[in-house]
Amino acid sequence: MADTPHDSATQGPPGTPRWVKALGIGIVVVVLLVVVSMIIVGGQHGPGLHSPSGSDRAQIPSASGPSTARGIGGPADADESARTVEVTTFDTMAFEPGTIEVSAGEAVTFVVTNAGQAVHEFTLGDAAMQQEHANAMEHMRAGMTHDLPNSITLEPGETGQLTWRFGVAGTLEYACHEPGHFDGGMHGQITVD
Ligand SMILES: [Cu+2]
Repeated sequence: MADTPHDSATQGPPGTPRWVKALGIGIVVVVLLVVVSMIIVGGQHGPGLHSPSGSDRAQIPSASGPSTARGIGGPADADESARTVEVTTFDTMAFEPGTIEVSAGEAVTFVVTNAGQAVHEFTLGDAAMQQEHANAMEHMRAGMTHDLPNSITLEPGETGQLTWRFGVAGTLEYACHEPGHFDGGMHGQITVD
């Protein structure tokens, strides 16, 4: 009879039940996870998060310089030139004359007459400048005038002039960049000796 409470007492202390041990291990694991995660979150504010984004922006391609810095000369006043060359533009996509010879350092006044029924232009420069001008013309409406130091645009029957002092020896071009005209053959050659 007296055994019963005694038995129950001896059944209690035989050691910590398994679920208590499991709970304890679980708590330890959870605490460790929390601590580790706090360390990780805290570490993200350190240097590891700073990406080198600043250096990515240093690679902007630099624009090319002015075309006139290539030794081809530049615009000059008409009274600086001792020589005049008359040029005529035709609707056959031709300049007359088709070739012109000048001397290095010489200032020449080109008097250009448009003998056609269409708008034509006289643009002087090296091959790269002609390409630049062609690109610029693609962004303009046909027939739109544009006054550049190396270019004149002429209405039908109009005469205009352009004075240029040539630079070093080489080969330059004069061309018309009205739509389709250059590709139609409307360009001539200037030999600078
Ligand atoms: Cu033309």
